[in-house]
Amino acid sequence: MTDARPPYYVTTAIAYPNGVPHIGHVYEAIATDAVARFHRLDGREVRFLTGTDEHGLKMSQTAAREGVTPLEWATKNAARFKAMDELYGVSFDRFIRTTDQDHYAASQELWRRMKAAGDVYLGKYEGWYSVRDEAYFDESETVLAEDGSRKAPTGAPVEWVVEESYFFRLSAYQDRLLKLYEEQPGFIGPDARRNEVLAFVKRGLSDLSISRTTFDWGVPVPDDARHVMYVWVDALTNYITGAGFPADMATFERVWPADLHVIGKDIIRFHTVFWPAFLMSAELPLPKRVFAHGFLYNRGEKMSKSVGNVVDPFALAEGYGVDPVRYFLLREAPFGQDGSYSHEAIVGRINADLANDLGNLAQRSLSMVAKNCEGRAPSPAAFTEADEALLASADALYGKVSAAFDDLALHAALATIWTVVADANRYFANHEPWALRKTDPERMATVLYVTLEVLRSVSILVQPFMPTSAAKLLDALGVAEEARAFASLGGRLTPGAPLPPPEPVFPRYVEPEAAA
Ligand code: ME8
Repeated sequence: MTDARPPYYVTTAIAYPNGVPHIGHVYEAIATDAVARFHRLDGREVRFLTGTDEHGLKMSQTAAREGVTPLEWATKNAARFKAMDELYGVSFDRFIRTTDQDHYAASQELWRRMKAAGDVYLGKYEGWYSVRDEAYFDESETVLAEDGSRKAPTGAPVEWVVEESYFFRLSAYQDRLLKLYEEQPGFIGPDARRNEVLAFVKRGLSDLSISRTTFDWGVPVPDDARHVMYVWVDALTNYITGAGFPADMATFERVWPADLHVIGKDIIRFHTVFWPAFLMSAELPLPKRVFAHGFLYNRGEKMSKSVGNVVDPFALAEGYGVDPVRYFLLREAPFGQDGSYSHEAIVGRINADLANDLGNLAQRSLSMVAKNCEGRAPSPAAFTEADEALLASADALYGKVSAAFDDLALHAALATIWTVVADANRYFANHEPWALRKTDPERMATVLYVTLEVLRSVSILVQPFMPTSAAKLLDALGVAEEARAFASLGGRLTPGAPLPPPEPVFPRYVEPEAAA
């Protein structure tokens, strides 16, 4: 089926590679990946952009401390971010680095357009600057510490800086931004964030300093090489570079505007105030939606030694497995709110939701089929009311999961799927197919068929979250590769189809001490 719709274009924030990735980075990457996979399975062409944000003072300072060039430092760490994405099955189409050549061209073209619009002028900047946040703060936002030093709202030290700087006339965009938030209420999500931004913009906007002369690790300002662009100007531009701007305008016009920018709550202002203002100035279309997820916090519970430093995404995958981590992170906290993680919480989810609820159901039903139905999908007799009810609840899942994805309620999508897993477990326990084996083999076959059919729907819908495990389940159910998209949800398992011998997909987590 051809889809005339333009591609669904989704992005993550691009991470600072001044260190190695942490749990927040993997959280954002897999959440965005789930969205990308959902739309692909839904028959949509998808473009998924992620990458690294490599310029700025902080990067050059860290590189100097490490005794390497900023590019060497960025290259080394960017490779870790990319490796993390690959390990976690993050299905990006492009991993953009802001040091990529086409990105320089895009940033400079955006600048030229903003300048041509009369929105860029040369002035002097004086203010409280935080190197750590790469941001200036209003005096009213800073706090005077007891020792007389001044701190940014983030707690980072700030210093008074005076420099010649280009400015962007952000003050001129207040009304247009307010109009945008009103006319496009979905532009900022979740709603609580929208209200925050609205209040901020209503208080009035100052012009924004958008160039630096005190260091040179950045994109040169067109026609004035003494200046490099303020890192956020070039960082935000990555989203249009990745869509082909300006080198391939045919692609750009097809792909842009982005359907969704997924970011963390700390960078909402950059994405919902500065970014749309830059685009308005350059006369480019605005993204459809910016959604801010919450932060993940370690609640301080003791972590398993074998897992080591569990904030390290590589150690997490090693300790618990990629798909269980993906499941845990997307199931545990409502997407858009803060969440916490701990060894106990992860193990709880693995053993309850994955091993017990879904894993056992699959393993028990498939083993019975292997033993009693000659390793073929059973042939059902007439369905009872109970069979029909369970099949109907599985059939209703797609609509509910789809609605949850529309709201980016990823946790709710999983919760909904698991209500059907629970229904299926109850059904399996109540109908006791193992007891029917002798008394009523035909009925046994029907109960097993219904169970497998529900597992088929569940496995198809779980693919965006746990692609590898879902694929194993679908292999075990004998579902062909080409019958795994959402369009196939309307079908049914083919009776008599040969099934491979079942392999457990979701092992229980056993503490290494206990296993030894
Ligand atoms: O902000 N929990 O880069 P970054 C959840 N380069 N998310 C977290 C988190 C946590 N504990 N810590 C960080 C930047 N994040 C800029 C972005 S976009 C044009 C430029 C999220 O490496 C954070 O909110 O500090 C952001 O969305 C992403 O990780 C990268 O953060």
